[in-house]
Amino acid sequence: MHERTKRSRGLAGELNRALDSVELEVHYQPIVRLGDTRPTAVEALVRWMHPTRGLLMPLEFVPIAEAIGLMEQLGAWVLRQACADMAAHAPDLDLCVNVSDAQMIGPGLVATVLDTLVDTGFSADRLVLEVCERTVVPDLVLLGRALTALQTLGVRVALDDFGAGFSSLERLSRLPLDIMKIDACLVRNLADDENDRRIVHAIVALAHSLDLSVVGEGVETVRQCEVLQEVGCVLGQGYLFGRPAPVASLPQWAARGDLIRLQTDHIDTTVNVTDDGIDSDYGQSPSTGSHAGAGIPIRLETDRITAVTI
Ligand SMILES: [Ca+2]
Repeated sequence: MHERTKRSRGLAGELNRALDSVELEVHYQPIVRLGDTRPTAVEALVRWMHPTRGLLMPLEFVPIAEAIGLMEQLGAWVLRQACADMAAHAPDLDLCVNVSDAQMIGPGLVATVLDTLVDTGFSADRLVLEVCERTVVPDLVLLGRALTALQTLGVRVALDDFGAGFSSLERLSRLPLDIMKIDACLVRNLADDENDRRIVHAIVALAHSLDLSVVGEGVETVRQCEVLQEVGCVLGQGYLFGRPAPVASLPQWAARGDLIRLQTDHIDTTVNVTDDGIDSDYGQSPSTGSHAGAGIPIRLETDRITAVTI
């Protein structure tokens, strides 16, 4: 049997146990205002601290969870854990949580979200649910109704990874959205590729014309950060501002008065975030570089900050 297949089968048997134990963890990656790098939100990203195999990334176990029908359970666990963590450590930051297709299709999502908010005390208007652009939910009317039901709770909805899939304009037109997240694949070459710059400029303008906030994903260099601001993008997420980190990182990001330093001395710009074990629904791979060093503080222009609604 192929080694990978054997490994997957072994993990499938263990995933049920992991959901009932303390092996799963939620890590948090900051989303910042590009102008001054102040965090306004974090995205919750699940990790599996396997007792013998070490840290497992979502790409290794989310497909297994999908295959054995555990995605609703896994998604609900991440949502509850993240809301509880945020209520305890960072109630003034927004929280972005990925929602899988299985959760969207399932009948219990609204009730799950409502119960979680009530039980954890996390504010609904701080919660953003991210729906992947590549979601396979075929019925946009049905999907739109589900999203509207979530919004009636006070929760906002983000279209995740825009530009990585078919980028259907019908989805933008038909779905009730609050936020658009531009996929890292469009941000990666922003500094060097004039076509990508023009495309991102047009996407940002389109999003703003639809009253959507825009987040640039996968920001790894200062130049990418600058170009995003030049084309009107206000918010960003990526290794330049912070890698996904355990719950202990939340108080630091919640202290809005303390600017995150741009850690330019350990940014590995060769990391390809789409080829490095990334599951765009459920998070990014861990650091491959050293976290040592104090970093070089960089002051960026702040006069481009406009409305920040995330
Ligand atoms: Ca996401």
